[in-house]
Amino acid sequence: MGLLLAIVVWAITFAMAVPFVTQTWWMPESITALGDEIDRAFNWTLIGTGVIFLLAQAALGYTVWQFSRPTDKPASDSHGNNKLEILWTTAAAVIFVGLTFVTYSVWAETRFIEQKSMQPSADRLIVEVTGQQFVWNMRYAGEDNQFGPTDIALIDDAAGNPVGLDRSAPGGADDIMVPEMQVPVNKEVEVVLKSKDVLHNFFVPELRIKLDTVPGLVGKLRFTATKEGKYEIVCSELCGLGHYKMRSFLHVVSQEEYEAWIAEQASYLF
Ligand SMILES: [Cu+2]
Repeated sequence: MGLLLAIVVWAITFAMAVPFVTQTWWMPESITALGDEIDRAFNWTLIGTGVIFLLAQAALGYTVWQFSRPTDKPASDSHGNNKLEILWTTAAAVIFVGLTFVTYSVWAETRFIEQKSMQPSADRLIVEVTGQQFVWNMRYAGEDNQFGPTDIALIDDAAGNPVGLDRSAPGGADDIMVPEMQVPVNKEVEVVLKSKDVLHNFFVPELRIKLDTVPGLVGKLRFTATKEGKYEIVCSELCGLGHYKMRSFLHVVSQEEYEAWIAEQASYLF
């Protein structure tokens, strides 16, 4: 009976390990240099924890098998073993702190974005993304490279003004509102994240970064996509009944295609 139970434990462990080792149902391809680094950090963590998991499950099966036999020996209490306690506590601490050092720079690069001016520049494109139940609103600064001011009194979804942009104010006339994001390949993009109502979460799996959009706060993410293509933007924070359909797309295109697209969007304004 003990051996049978051990075989079940090992079989479940093996079945669980197979998709990870063969990488079926795996993440989509990363499209940024930072994403590759995150994948490396992820893989190191997975290998470390995976090996410990397999050893622990092997030991569990062995223990179930060996110690389930009837025996004449009386049961005895264990009062622990200080040497072993110190050994595995230290080992766990070394592994966790070690992983922190290995992955710290990646974490810092995604999270510690210095608060530069909110206006776009020649080497950096800024796209403002405002989440609302259940759509993403993308805003580009337009030809003047200046985001116009917004006012909640001007919010009018039916009139195509979901963020309350003041078209008559300086910088506001040429701002472009679109439902999908288009960016040039190999260009640094800063995503400025806002929310109109509840928590949402901006997530593009291929970028390997995500951030909550929080009402009243401004979040920032930065990425430089190196592969052209169409990628899904999903909301990964349960935000209401329509959460499942809150999606958009990120189009990574050549600089020429981007310029043609932005010019076309601007042509609809006047
Ligand atoms: Cu949402």
